[in-house]
Amino acid sequence: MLPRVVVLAGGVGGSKFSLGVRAALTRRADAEAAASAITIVVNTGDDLWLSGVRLQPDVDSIVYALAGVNDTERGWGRAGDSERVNHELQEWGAGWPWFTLGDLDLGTHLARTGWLRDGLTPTEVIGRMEQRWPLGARLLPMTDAEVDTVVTVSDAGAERPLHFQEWWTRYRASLTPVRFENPGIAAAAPAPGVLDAIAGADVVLIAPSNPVVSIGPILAVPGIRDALRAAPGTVVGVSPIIGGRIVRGMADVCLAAIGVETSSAAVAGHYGARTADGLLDAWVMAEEDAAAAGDVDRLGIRSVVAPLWMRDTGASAALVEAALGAAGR
Ligand code: FO1
Repeated sequence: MLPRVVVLAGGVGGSKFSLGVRAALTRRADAEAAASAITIVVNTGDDLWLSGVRLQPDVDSIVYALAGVNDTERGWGRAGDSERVNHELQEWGAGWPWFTLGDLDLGTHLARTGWLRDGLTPTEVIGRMEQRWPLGARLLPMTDAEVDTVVTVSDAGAERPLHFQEWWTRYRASLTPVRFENPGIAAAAPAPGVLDAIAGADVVLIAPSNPVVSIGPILAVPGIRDALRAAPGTVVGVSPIIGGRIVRGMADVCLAAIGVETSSAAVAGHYGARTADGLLDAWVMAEEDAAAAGDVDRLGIRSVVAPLWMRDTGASAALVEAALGAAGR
């Protein structure tokens, strides 16, 4: 019997992990059964309006990865894309000079923006995308509301707010973040199907995405944290830290901003044990961090040591099997 799996995921790490979930379950059953057993709830805090189109970077990272059309070098955008329109936008002084919109990628943003203007919700837009590229999993945004992440940075002593994407792509997270917020998220609702998926899950997997700017916004959508704490299934987190270091991106800068040490055990403590007002029943950590397994157990979170490097889909699937094993599935 296939376990019903819900994944909470961000962009790049979330994409590799989602490929692993699909691969692991299609080893156990046919693709159709696996597809109906997997729900991926994706972060939309990275989203932005640019040059008149709506971008949903983490949604697109997972869609492109599951469709097999993603640029695996850059970790975002379409494989083999070109930048003819982007060059024109730069010549017009439109958009952000530091932010590249590929031609094929723009096709996605134009289609999405048109559908949104026709009245479709972001959830329905993903449904339309799946008509072209069946993803082998159900993909849901965390919410249909616009709740872009705003990073307040301290720059030469003054605090100023930046859209997450400017902080990350223009400044490469070099400006010290003071706090991360998602304006409007208190009034947002989980996208249709999110709470039911969590309530019906045998296992909830928290992907090894950035705990602050990728998983954080998902947990900040009213109702999601409570649904996870009440979930009848097992909640298993996967460490985004290997050997005391982040795998990529700027999670260490983000963790420092919220006072969490960049270590596997500290991130487990940040998510917390379900038996102590937190979320986790188990925590999958790298062999390189196995010395801290006792610390995790003492938090009330069952530690599981497994290889965490997602070098290819086979490695990602093995990691997912370890996480499912932690849930007895
Ligand atoms: N990341 C960059 O570092 N530079 C870019 O120019 C850039 C453009 C871009 C366009 C569409 C898209 O969906 C993602 C894009 N990203 C870019 C990645 C984006 O910043 C992601 O949100 C982060 O990688 C975090 O997931």
